[in-house]
Amino acid sequence: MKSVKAFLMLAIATILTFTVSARELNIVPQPTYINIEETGDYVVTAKTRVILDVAHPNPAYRFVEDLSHIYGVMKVAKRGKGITLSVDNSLHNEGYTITTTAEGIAIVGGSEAGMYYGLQTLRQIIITNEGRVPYGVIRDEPSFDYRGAHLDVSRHFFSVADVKRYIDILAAHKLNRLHWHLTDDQGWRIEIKAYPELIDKGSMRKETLIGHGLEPKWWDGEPYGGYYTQAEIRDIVEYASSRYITIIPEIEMPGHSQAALHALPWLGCQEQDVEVWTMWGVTPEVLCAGKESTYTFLENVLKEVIDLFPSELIHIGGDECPKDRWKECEHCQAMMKAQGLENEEELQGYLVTRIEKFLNGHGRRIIGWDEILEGGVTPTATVMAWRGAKIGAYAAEHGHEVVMVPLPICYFDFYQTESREGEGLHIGGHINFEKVYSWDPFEGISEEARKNIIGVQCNLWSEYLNNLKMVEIQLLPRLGALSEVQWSVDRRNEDTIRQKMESMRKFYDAYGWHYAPYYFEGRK
Ligand code: TNX
Repeated sequence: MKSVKAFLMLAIATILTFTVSARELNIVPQPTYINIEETGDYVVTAKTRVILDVAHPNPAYRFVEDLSHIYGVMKVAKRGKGITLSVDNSLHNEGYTITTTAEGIAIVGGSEAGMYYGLQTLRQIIITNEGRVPYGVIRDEPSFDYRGAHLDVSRHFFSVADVKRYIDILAAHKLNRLHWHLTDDQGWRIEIKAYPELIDKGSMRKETLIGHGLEPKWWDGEPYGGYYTQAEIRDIVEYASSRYITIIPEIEMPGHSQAALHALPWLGCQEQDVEVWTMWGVTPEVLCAGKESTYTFLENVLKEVIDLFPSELIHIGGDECPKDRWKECEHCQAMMKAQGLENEEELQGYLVTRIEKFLNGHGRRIIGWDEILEGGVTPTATVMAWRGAKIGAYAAEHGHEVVMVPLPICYFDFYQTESREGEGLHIGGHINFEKVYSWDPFEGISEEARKNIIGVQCNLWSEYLNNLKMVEIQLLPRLGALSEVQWSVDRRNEDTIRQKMESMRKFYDAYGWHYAPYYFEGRK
């Protein structure tokens, strides 16, 4: 008798597990809490109304727009039944709840952004589950405040439409920062009214290196360039902000500045004529850190930058600055003497801290590549740790806010498979979905310093990516893995992620976003 009962219980449990798992929701990144009922769906169709919270209309309009070409045009209404929206400030600022019953779907956000993220989750369910939203409750909030992706538009240029499409992809993964790498040796891409030469001369290179540049080197012989006007920049900033994404502009200094040096030779130590660089790597041509005119230039540029970008953080680069020119420069040597600086590393520190003070005086804070730690920058500077998690740990232990972007995990310009077969030409390395997914961004960081890790970001350097399709293939599906680190670090689950990504793939297909096939083919 006992065993019959046990058998029955097991059978019932199996059926129940089966029904529940058949109704599992596949959402990337993973929400904090999901409790769905065993039966019953609210079906969203083109006739479903989205009921406005009149004080916060933007998320509703974005949602309708994002579904319109897939689902038909839903209507936004001021009252009635359907998908209702509201704000409850007691929730986490970016958090939300979704409650679904036979009456409709109620989304409550901790703010307008939270409401927007609730609608992102709902959009995934609608698209991947044929509009059927199971009765039940979802509660959600992010793990990290800073959830970023970077885009290098200097090595190759991406149009306004491309950047907007990139932003759409980030928003669907609940990212909230775009780190826009606007200047480098190979092209200056942002219009600065005080120095028209920057785009007149600095946005064009005469040709581009072919391949990895092993000897003998070959160039394509094609002039290449592009830039954004200030009006275009404002448009993109506004586009991002209405998707709750802050754009952090990066103006590289004092290295990675050869395009500016071509436009304005007096920025260099010897005022030598240099070309907008046609190769990749690290050039010895850098801004002179000894002349006052360099500081005036940087401040004038940054004045326009802060006028265009509301972001509190402004990225000032700071990476990979060879000191050869400074060692031979009378201005740099005189500046070192006058400031009591021991060596050229300290001169770089002087430049960075001087710019930091300038930006602080304008109500902004700097973020820079981790080399900024070498010159004694103050703890108010945020550090972007790229040369390894150890440097990130060091910065966090020393009171800096840190964004983790370690090279072996976050460089999405790297190859995605071991064999590299069919991948085309990339810079090198090997980062697959699994490496990103299983990464612990807190490894080696004391309990106390963990609070300083404000977020995580992937970097998309574009030396080998000359169109957006290639960028998308480098970004997806690895961004799926990264978004789980950013939004749901403690909720990751190796057992369910593959099934969730299969569902996410349907979502990518619905939007025509390109993605790499390797993860789905089981290639590592
Ligand atoms: C290093 S990461 C760079 C970039 C290159 C990239 C290629 C960093 C701060 N600097 O200039 O594009 O490697 O992966």
